[in-house]
Amino acid sequence: EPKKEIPLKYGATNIGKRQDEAMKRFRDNRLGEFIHWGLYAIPGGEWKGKVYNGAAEWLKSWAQVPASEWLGLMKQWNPVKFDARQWARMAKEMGVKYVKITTKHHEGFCLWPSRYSEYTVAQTPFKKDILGELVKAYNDEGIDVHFYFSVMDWSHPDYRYEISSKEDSVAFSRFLTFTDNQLKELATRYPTVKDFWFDGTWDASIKKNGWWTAHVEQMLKNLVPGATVNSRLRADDYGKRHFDSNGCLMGDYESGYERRLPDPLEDLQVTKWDWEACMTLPENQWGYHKDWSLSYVKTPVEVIDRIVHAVSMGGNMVVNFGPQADGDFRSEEKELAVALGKWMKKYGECIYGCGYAGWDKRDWGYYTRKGQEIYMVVFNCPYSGFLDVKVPKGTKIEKAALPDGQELKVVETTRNEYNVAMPSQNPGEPFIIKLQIKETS
Ligand code: JFZ
Repeated sequence: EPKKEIPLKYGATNIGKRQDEAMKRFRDNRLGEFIHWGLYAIPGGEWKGKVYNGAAEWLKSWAQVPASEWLGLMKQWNPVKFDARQWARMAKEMGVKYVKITTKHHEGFCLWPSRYSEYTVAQTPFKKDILGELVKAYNDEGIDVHFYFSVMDWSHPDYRYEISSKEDSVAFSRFLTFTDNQLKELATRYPTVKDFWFDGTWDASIKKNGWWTAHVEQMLKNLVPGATVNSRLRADDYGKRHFDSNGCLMGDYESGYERRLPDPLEDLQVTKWDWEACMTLPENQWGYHKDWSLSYVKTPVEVIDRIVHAVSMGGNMVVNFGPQADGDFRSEEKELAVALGKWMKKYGECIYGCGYAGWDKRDWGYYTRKGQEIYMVVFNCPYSGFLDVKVPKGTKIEKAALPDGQELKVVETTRNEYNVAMPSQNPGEPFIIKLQIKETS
């Protein structure tokens, strides 16, 4: 018996995946770089001699620093080593096709000279429009720019966590107008922006104003043709977030996989919509933290595993970087970027433009697919010397080969099951095997 549709004014705007060029580009890009950069890079997790374990971009909150004192850090914003072209080159070398930049994080400091705030790069010793330089430099490298934007703003006196009085609702409506103005400003100053990734939208005040999240989505799409927005922006008429009261995804892609991924066997529902995950290298540090010994830091192979995992389930992956206050990157991040770039150059064909293959996952790794091309991405080498493959009914494997063309022996072991031989020489790193297939039914 079909469930009754709940009538919604501010629910999902599209049903099913968007199939226009801009969305296809978003999807085909698959690998992105996240940049978290703001005043929090200056203290780097330490306030008045105490180092806090929590996320460095939340230090203001951990150390209970009043906004006026926190924003005083602006006097020290002078990233003399900042070189936008260098950042963009590093990203290009790394193999990312897009970058997501924090235009404004929770602290309220704007990386662009906003007319609507006193707390911007223009009011610092450095003065320069950091965002403008980054947009230009990344675009010059052919890299798409996405804007991260926190609605919650700790610098603004009109922000409210909840609305419990007339005064609150008046202040909060001023705040929403301020936010509209900043977003219009971003969309018109930087018209090549491709995407807005909203954050800081979880408070009761915003859930109560679902209409506003629908309005922002429309406003940005009118200003920037083809623009994409994440589900985290959205709440419906009843304050339901990400998915509306009828279970339909709001925004263009789901953005709830943060430092975690869907289970490859249990969570296949994610292949029905577009989604993008993001990850940190330490356990939970987005902004620069001076002490990375406080948590485990992922190795390049673990990062690659997460990228392939996401793509194998039809998602994108964004790998985070938290540049230093001087405008340079820490050595750990530079090294990761080089390692990732090396791998992407060799094996990136199993990432770009690829998606869910629809084949049963095996223990050696993941499948990705681009048209008729199936990629086996191998992370675990079995002692048997064979990689087991179970094909969907009506599919035959005609050939298996390494990227250099070297063929691997394929044996049909039973109906719809094959063994693909491991390469005679162990590649010593995650590698790919391309399958040529024939589908009869
Ligand atoms: C948010 C921010 O608070 C954080 O500083 C960082 O910018 C990150 C990318 O986004 O943190 C979140 C937001 C959402 C979830 C978890 C952490 N979530 O949906 O699970």
